[in-house]
Amino acid sequence: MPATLPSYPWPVRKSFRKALNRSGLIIRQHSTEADQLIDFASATAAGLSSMPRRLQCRFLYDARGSELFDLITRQPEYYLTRTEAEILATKARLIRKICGATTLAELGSGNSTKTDYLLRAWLAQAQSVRYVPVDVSEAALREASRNITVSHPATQVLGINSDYRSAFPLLREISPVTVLFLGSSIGNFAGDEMSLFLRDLALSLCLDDFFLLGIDLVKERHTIEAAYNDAAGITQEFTRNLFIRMNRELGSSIDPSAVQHVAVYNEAKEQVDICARFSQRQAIHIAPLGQHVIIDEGEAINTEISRKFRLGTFLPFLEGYGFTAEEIFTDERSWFALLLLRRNGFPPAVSGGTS
Ligand code: AVJ
Repeated sequence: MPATLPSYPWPVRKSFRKALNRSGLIIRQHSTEADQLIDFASATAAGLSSMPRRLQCRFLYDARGSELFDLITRQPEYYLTRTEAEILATKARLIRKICGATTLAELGSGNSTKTDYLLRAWLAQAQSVRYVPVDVSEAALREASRNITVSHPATQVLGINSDYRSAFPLLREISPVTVLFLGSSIGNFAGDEMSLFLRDLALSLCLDDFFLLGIDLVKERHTIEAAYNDAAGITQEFTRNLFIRMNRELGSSIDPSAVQHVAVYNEAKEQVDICARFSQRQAIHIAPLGQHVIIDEGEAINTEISRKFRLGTFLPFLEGYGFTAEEIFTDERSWFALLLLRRNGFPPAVSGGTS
């Protein structure tokens, strides 16, 4: 990840400003398809040769991966989405009252179903609302935009097809804004990625902008592990799909049936470690780079981490980045929390960096 955010030249900002007045538009920020392929190939080569081996979870979300994740959220064991939706259903109006008539921007919007509660609350107070979903999957973005335009015609949708951080420099153009980052997606970030994300977000928002953050809370092991090992095997398919994507895009020649999904809760780290374990020795080819990596029988490649949080430590941590909690919403069992944060301070200065 580059240390500094991309800065957009004036013509890009100007065209974005123009686009703000139109609806149903999708802005593509990524470079060419060839660049995306090189990005996937080089990140894969680097991750497979590091120890322990790992792959970046952002590559899980191709069109099929986004579809599978959507199915995961409907499995009976996957309590996260259901619990968060329940909180949103009861608190959306209060959230709108605190945030006022801000633009809603959503990071990793997926299919935007939970956003429905918020759009409803926003539209109950004003004629229209501007909604800016950001997602790496163009298919998911298109579907979400279509669904929202149909169910809430008064919503002005401006989709941004890019990763989160690439969209950050455009946030100041839509301030006052409420940034939504739901579903505990923040749990995917390791420590350094989390710091970088929070610092860049804080610096990209204006003072008094809002940040609505969903986090999964620490709880009993069996509840967590069941959520990542659903009986229908959808999560297993989700992990396997990454290797199917590698076969298709990188010519990897992996036998998908040799990929076993393993998700274990690490109590010391308070995170789920998700791995692909290979039941046989396997050469993984990365054709665009003319490389291959040998994986031994029984070896595991980390595909994701999913961190669980404690309010007692996470809230002070967020304070350190300039985010103060206006409200904390949780469910009856305290399984999940929605934090309504306001940017009212500054992140720490980066020491020894070049930016
Ligand atoms: C999208 C990161 C919130 O960690 O619960 C679910 C991803 N992976 N099952 C999570 C996921 C396997 C999910 N997040």
